[in-house]
Amino acid sequence: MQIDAQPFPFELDPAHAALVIIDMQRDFVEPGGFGETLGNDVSLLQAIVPACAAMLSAWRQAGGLVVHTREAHQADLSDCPPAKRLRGNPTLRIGDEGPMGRILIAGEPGNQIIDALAPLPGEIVIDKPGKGAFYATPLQNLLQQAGIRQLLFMGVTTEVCVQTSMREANDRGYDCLLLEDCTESYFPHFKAAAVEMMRAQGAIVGWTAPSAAVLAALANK
Ligand code: TIU
Repeated sequence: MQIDAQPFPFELDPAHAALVIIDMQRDFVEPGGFGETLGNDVSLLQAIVPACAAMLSAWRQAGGLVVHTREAHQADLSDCPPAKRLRGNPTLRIGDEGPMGRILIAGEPGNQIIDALAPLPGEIVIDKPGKGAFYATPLQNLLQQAGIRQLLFMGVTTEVCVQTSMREANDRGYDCLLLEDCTESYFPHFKAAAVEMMRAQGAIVGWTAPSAAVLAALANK
């Protein structure tokens, strides 16, 4: 299945591909969470939800493997390096009590994936303590067990957790495709730069494409 992608077409093999949805959590997308405590306008991120939902629905219908990630720390903060918690001057730090429960803590209301993209029973959900989806998680083993060789990425934020995860995946030998309209940053120029740099130099990190290109290919299957 050929996807009209940049810098050149991506040969998608859905049986050996997974859709990886990075951190579409209330903590990043809704007011009162981690993203806002860092000083960001979270409304920018809400704009991609319909495109993400359409892609997720089509991928499920095609029978593809779905992986959801959450940036999440244990309640005792044993997996949160002090350097991460103490960095900068946020209004609330990781672990502090906020309007959606403790900031970036597993199990708290703010740490849940937004309703529009909620995982279905049986889909993989990875809690990750870092920005990358592979660091200190079982993701590599789970993908290998499922025979996955290609990853389609969407989620937030483009230049932080999405880019870090895509680079980790690229170094592990996966062909990665970033869905351009299904990812967003609090800084539009960072998104643009991240998209451009990942596909530069002959797809040095991976490919990028609008989700419509994947939806069209799946529809013509
Ligand atoms: N701050 C920011 O842009 N992102 C994060 O801290 N985490 C993710 O990108 N998920």
